[in-house]
Parts: sequence; structure tokens; C-alpha cells
Amino acid sequence: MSDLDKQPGRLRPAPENFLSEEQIREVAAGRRSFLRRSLMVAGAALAAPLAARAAEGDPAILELPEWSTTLGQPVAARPYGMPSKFESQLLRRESPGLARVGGASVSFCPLQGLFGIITPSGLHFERHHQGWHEVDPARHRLMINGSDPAFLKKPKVYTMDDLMRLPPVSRIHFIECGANTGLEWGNVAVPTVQYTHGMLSCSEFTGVPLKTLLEDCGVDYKKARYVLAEGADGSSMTRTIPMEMVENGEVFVAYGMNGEMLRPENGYPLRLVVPGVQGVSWVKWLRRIEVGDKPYATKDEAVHYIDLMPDGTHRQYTSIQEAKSVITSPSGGQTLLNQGFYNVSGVAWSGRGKIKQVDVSFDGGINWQTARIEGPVQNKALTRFNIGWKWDGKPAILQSRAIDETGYVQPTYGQLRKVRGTKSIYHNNAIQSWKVVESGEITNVQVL
Ligand SMILES: Nc1nc2c(c(=O)[nH]1)N[C@H]1C(S)=C(S)[C@@H](COP(=O)(O)O)O[C@H]1N2
Ligand SMILES: [Mo]
Repeated sequence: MSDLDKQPGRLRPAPENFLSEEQIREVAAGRRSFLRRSLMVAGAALAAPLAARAAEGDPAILELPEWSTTLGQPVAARPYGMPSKFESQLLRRESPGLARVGGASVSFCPLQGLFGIITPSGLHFERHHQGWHEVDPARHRLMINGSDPAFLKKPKVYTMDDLMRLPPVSRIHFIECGANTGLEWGNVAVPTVQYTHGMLSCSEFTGVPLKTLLEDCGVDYKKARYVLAEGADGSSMTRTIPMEMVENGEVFVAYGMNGEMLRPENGYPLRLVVPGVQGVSWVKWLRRIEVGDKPYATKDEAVHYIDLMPDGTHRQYTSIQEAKSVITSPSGGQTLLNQGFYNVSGVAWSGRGKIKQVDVSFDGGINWQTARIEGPVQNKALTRFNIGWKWDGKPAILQSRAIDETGYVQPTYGQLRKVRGTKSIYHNNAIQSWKVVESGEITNVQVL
């Protein structure tokens, strides 16, 4: 449990950049509009507007298109299937200005265009510290050793063939970069859900529990309390994982993703899956596991991936991604074309287990309704929620709030900043607000 479990009063006087409770009431009552233009408009035109059309007299239903009157393409015209050309705008995108070198950057997942909980493998977000490679599986190895011979009796080197002979597990889990939503700590920074929340994906991963491998190598759990995972790329990516997460069987070395081998960008042929933990610990192109008796404090856990607290201290090893949710449609950059019914849809997730409930507000957090969860709800996986909404053409502020099985409630920006301040990068799980104005335009705003 973190400090955030103790949740103080919901609202407090708003600094200039945010909406106060009074302002929200005014907006909700249609008396005022607080359209917040985002600093970056690059993504604003990307999202498709929502449209509805009456069938009556529609030429599209009266005319026979060429696909009804000509011969179609043969089977296996594309031996590996691709999305329709009409979906060519649904792409991973790099946020302009984020990193000067593409090999040390992020491509964001287009959450606004996805359904259900599984991220198509070609749209899974990417985060590389030193670029990605096409690693030859025949030359790839996984070594398991101890920092002291007493911790692990039989150090071993596994080939991919060795690993794929062992009994596997297949589990659906989300992966979220600890820096997801990190640009929004102090103020609204990016326009669309792709950029606010797109360092998030969810897949079915297949592989071998790390526990199986460590026991095969004769680990001594009494002495070896930590694991160090190391990648084969040039970034020297190394992360410490507490042994409890391995002993309970949740951590596994994965070669499969959504029914096929991992994609090169996501760690082919082998990556670590650390359910509920921030993405950086899911070491890609995994080549070595060392067991030891203390945390390693490597560069990626001593200098990076630490939380700057308001008192100037740094918090280390806050690796679990707390409960969070976001409405993906309608969302920032989209436009509601006319009044009437809309299905409001989004995803919720928690690094501590299953999602228990998701509430949705249409008036900036004054009134809440419980959304419909599309089950079955999986452990440490994205959970889809839906709720019907009739837009009356007036300004509205859409929000979602996740509650996980531990009872933890996703905080407001006011609550989160009270504990964490505004100078952090990592672990921003605040409630996201999308503001709808009379024109139907939707923008990213922050509500305390
Ligand atoms: N070897 C290696 N592993 C890595 C990284 C990396 O750069 N090199 N990036 C990490 C970070 S910060 C994240 S968020 C996830 C991203 O995984 P993805 O690219 O499959 O989305 O991989 C992690 N594992
Ligand atoms: Mo990350």
C-alpha cells in the first residue's frame, strides 16, 4: 500500500491552469466554457470524428459497389494478413520533440482506435533506450547465474530450443511504461489519449515461469532474495526484481505474444514479463538473470525511474503501477458531430490485481455512475468498460475512476499532487478529464 491509499478531500482551490469546483459547476450548467488548448496540436487532426447517419435515402445502400460485382482476391494473396487500407491512420506515433534520437524514444499506442483489451501486436507501444535489433534466435542465449555460488548451485546457459521444450504458461497482462502520462504532471501537455496514455499495451504472453528456471539451476530461496535481469541490446538495461514476485510464479520469460513469437521491437526472441510492474523491468532481448541477496541499484534504478517527491527526496523502487483508467473514446482530438447517444468506452488496470469497479462522470467529477465492465476480468490486465451517454449538446467533462480489488481508488490530480507534487516523471495515475464543448470538440483538461 502506498501513501496514496489515504485519500484526502477531493477538491481544493485551483491554480490558474486547472478548473475549480465552481468553474466545473459553471461548465456543467452550460454557463461558461473553459476550452483548454493543448500546447501541442500535432495529434488533434488524427482522431476520426464520430458520425451517425440515417439509412433512409442513403445512396450507399442503393448502389452496387465493385466488391459486389467483381471477383475478389484469392486466398493467401497476403500470406501474412494486414489491416484494411481504410484503417491506415491507426498507427503507432512518436511524440514530436520527445527524444532527438529515434533509437532512444517511444512510439505511442493508438488507444483511441482499439476495442476490447488485447493490443494488436503491430500497434504495441515501443520504448527503446538504444534501438531495436532483429536478434537471431539461433544465436540468442539466456544465462542464469548467482552473484555468489551459494545462491544458485548449477549456473546454466539456455538456448531458445531449451526454453521452448519446458512447460509454458499463457497469460494476459498489461505493460505500462512508468513514464506513461509523465508529461502531464504539471499541466496539460499533449492533446490525445495516444500521447497521454499510449505507453500502455496488453497482450497474451507465453513463456516459462522464471521460478521453473531458477529451480532447475538449484536456487537457494533463503539466500537469494533478488533477481537482476539484463538485456542483450546496447542500453545495458538491468533491473532488480524482488524474489517474492518470482516465487509466486507470476514472473516469466516470454517468447510468445498474441499467439505468435514476440515482435522484434518487443524483445524477440525473449523478454521478461513482470505483471503489474512498470515496463522498464520487462527486460527485452533478455540474455541474463543473476540472483543475489540485495537490490542492485543499477543506473536504471538509481538515476532513472525514481520519483522526485515535493520535499526534494527521491523515492526508489516504486515499481508497481497503481490502479488507473482512461476513457479512450470519445477522447481528446475527437469531435462529437451531433447530439444523442454515444457509447463511452475506456480501459482500466491495476498492478495490484483485478479491477473491481469503474465509475464514469460526465460533469467533471461531481456525479458518478458505475460503468459496465466487459468480463472476464483478468489479473493485472487491461479491463474494458463501457457506459451509454446521451449528449445534450452542452459542455461536459468526461472522467473515469478505477477501483481495484484491494479497494484502492484512482486519485484526482489534487490528491496525487498533494502527495507527489508536480515535478515527477513517473507513476502519474491521476484521473483523466476530457472536456466537450458545444461544437463537439474534445480537449484534454485537468480537474483537481
Ligand atoms: N533490453 C531492453 N529492455 C527494455 C528496454 C530497453 O530499452 N532495452 N526498455 C524498457 C522500457 S523503459 C519499457 S517501457 C518497455 C517497453 O516495452 P515495449 O517496447 O515492448 O513496449 O521495455 C523495457 N525493456
Ligand atoms: Mo519505460
